[in-house]
Amino acid sequence: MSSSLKITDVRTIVTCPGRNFVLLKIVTESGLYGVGDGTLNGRELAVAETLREYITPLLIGRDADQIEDIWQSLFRGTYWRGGPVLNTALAAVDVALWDLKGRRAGLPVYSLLGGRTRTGALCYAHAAGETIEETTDRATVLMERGFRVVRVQTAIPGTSGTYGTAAGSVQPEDGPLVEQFEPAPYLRTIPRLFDHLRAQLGEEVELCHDVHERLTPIQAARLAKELEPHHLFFLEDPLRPEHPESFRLIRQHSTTPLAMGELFTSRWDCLPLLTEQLIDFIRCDLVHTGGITEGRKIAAIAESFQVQTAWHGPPDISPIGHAANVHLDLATANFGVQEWVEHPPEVADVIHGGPTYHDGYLNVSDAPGLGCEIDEQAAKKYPYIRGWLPVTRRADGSVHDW
Ligand code: KDG
Ligand code: MG
Repeated sequence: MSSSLKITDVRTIVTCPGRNFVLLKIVTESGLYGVGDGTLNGRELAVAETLREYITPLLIGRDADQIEDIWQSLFRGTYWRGGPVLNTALAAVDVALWDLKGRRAGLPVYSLLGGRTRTGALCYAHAAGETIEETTDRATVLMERGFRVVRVQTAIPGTSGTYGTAAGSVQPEDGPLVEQFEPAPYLRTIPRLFDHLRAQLGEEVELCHDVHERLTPIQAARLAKELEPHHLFFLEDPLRPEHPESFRLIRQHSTTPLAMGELFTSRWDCLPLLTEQLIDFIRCDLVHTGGITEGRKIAAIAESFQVQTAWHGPPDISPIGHAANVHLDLATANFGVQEWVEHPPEVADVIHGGPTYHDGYLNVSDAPGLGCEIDEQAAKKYPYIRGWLPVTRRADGSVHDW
């Protein structure tokens, strides 16, 4: 191993510039370094402790060039493997090592992954409202900004804190917000939302909707069937992740394109949906699925089954995670679309760089690596604040999927 590649320092940085982020910096003997993202919304410190206590000692002294071997040794070699906490920690290491390799080579990561297959990554943003009209107005604003694809969510009358609407994204410090969900009003409202959107916005704009795993298979089949005339770009996460075979039922009833994956943490979670062509878009979160190394393998399997990628891109991963998404998007033949959310302005104090938006597409610079830097001094100005994801209950008080 060249001494320049011997890992001598691994720093886990927990910071809250408007949102909590867990960031990683891997440094080699020569001072060459790479940065990664290990943010797991609401479980940030579990990942930070895993990185500090269990992963850092295994990295010190290793050859930073050996991304695949380090990945295998942290996943299989440590016996306990998988799940969101361990695979988010693994992703932080993996993304930092790809960044480091790019800096060493003087090449952007997309170039190391095979080079550009496209000039930019088609992206979508979120339009959400308390009413169908408000959602439509917000979608119009996004279209005026150049977005060709828009995700639409609306509050459901008679329930509270619907997923994806403005109030639903609050993360209080003192305990989870309790939201309420009932399938009947939801299943009545969403087709009305799309009737209105198509009447107001026309046929050309591509529309997505996120069910957030809240329906049973037959309910999801009904929704997908009723939305068919509106030609969605995709219907996202209709079902819980535990029983992928349930997607067969939706497929039997509808040609509405389906997307799934943000709760998956490995390629094996994705396999049944890909090999049976039960979905059209695989949308794992690279930051929760072992990073770029695992993401490119998932993309390669998906390519064989004509499934496209749509990596999860929420505000709760940092610009470093978003940069990893876009580098992989640019190099992936079967890329479909990239979810994109703008961060609060303080984030740019701590993380410089990241993807840029122009006229419906995302791009990254040609800077070596991912094109991101962490300002560790600035990160200290924003200490961690515990935040909770909401909890959802039915009208009778029983727990439901958020
Ligand atoms: O932490 C959970 C969020 O990342 C998730 O709720 C966002 O569903 C989401 C999406 O599609 O961005
Ligand atoms: Mg989602």
